[in-house]
Amino acid sequence: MNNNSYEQLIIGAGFAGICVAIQLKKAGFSNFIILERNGHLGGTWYDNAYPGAACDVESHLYSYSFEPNANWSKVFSRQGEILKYLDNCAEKYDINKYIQLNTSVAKAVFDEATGLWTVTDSNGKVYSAKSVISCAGGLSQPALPDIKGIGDFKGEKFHSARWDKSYELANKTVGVIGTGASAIQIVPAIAPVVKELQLFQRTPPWIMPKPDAEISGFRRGVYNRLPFMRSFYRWRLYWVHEMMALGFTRRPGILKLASKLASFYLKRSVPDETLRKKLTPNYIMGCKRVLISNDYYPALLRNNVHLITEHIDTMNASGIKTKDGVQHDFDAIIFATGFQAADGVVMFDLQGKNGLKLNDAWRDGAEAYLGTSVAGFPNFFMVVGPNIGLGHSSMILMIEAQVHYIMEAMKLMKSEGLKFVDVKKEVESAYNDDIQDKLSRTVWQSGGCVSWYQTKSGKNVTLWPGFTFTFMKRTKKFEPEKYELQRQ
Ligand code: N01
Repeated sequence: MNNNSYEQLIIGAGFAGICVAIQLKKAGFSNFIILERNGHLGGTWYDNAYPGAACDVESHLYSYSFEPNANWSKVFSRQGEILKYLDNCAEKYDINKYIQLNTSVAKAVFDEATGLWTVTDSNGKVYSAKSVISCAGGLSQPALPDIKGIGDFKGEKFHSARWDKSYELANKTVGVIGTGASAIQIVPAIAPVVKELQLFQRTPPWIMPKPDAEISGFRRGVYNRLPFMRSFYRWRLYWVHEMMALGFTRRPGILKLASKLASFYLKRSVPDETLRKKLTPNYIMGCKRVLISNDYYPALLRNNVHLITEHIDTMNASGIKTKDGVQHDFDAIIFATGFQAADGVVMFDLQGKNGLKLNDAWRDGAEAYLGTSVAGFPNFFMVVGPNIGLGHSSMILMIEAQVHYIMEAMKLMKSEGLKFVDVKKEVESAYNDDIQDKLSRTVWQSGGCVSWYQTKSGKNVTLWPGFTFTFMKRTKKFEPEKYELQRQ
C-alpha cells in the first residue's frame, strides 16, 4: 500500500463527515482520510456564515446524541456556536489529523477487479480507497437564479452561503432576492445597518413565531450536574418534533390548525392589510419548509425595508428591472436563492461498475437504498443521500442512523473479508417505489407549491416521508441479503 491508500475515504467534514470519523475510530478503524473542500471543517455551518445565521431546530436536539452539550447558550444556537461545537467534537475525538483541508474531489472511479476506488482531487492528486463515504451534504451547492443579465450587474453580489465578509453593508442600498429560511434570517440582521433594503419575494413563506430564548446559567448548571434533566429535555424535544411528522405525512388537520396560528401571528405582526396580503401564502402549510422567526415581520415594517412582489424581469449594470418596467438600483445584491438540492447530490464525476456514471444512473432523479447505497456503485455510501432530508426535525438524527448503518457494513466487510458490497437493483427499486408511494400522500406533493424538495419534473428526491424512528429502525442492521457480496 502506498501513502495515499485508505480503507475509507470520506468526502466532507461537516456534521456527517465528522460523525463518520468518530464512529470509525470507535469501531477500531484508523486508516481513513477526510477530504474537505473548505479551509475549515464545519460544512454547512462553515459555509452559511451570513448575518443572523442560526439553527431552526433546538440545539439540544440538533447535536450528536453521543456528545451532548449542556452549555448551549440559546434554545436555537447561532452559527458561530454550532461551528465551535463541531470544532470541539473534532478536537475531543482527535479527528483533525484525518482531515485534509482545501481539497475538492474531482473524480472517483471504481475498479471491479481490485474492488478499490481511485479518487482524484482537483489538484490532480490520486488516492486509493476501499470505501468512499460521501458526506458532501444535500445543501452544499448554492443555486443562483436564472435571471437574464445576472452577470451584467456592476455592484457587489454574492450568495447567502458565500457571504462576502469584507464587504461593508453600512449605508448601502441593498437588494435581497428570495424569502426562504436564509433570507428571513438575513433581512432582520442587516436591515438596521443598510440605508435601504428591497426584498424580492416570489412566494411568501409560512412563518411561525420562534420559541427562542437564552438558556440561563442556572439551567445550564442543572444540565451539567443532572444530565438526566438534559436528556429528558432532548427526549421531549424529540417527541414534539416527531408529532409534526404526523401533520406533514398523515394528518393534514394538524397543519390546518398550525396555519391558523401562523395567520393569527401574521395578522398581529403586520397591521397593514396590503402588506399582509402580500405576505399571505397561497399554498398549504408545510408544502415548503415552515419557517420560524420573531424578527422577520417586524423588519418588514421598517421604513427602510420594502417588499417587492412584482416579479424580476432582468438584471443590468445598475440593478434589477421588474416586470412592471420599474428599475431598482443597488450597491449590492444578495442571492438568498437556496441550493441545488434536488438536481444532484454528488457534484463530482463518480463512475461505478462498468464505467456507469452516477449522473446517468440518476437521470430521472436521484435514488438510493436507504439514501445510502446506489446499485452499481459498490462500497460507495452516502450520508444525507436521496430522500433523507426532514421537514420536521433534526437532521443529526438521520445522520447518526445512516452512519450506524454504514459502520455495520464496514464491520461486516472487514470480518468477512469482502471485496465489495453492492446493493441489488431490485432492492433499490422496490424501496424507492415505496418511498414515492408514501410521498404521494404528503403535503409536500399535494400542497400546491413548487419547492426545492422536488426535481423539475416534480419528483420528490429529498425528503424522508415519515418518522425518524422508522428510519432508525430500518438502519439498525446492515442487511447482507439485500446486497451482492463479492469475496476477495
Ligand atoms: O433557500 P430556499 P434557503 N427570482 O430554496 C427564491 C436550510 N436552511 O437558502 O419560493 C426570485 O428555501 C425562492 O422563491 P420561490 C433549510 O432546510 C436552514 O432560504 O421558489 N426569487 C425562495 O424564496 C432551507 O429550507 C436554516 O418562489 C427566487 C428563495 O429564493 C434550505 O436550507 C437556514 C428566484 C430560496 O429559498 C434552503 O433555504 C437557512 C428567482 N429567480 C437555510 N430563485 C436554518 O435555520 C429562487 N428564488 C437551520
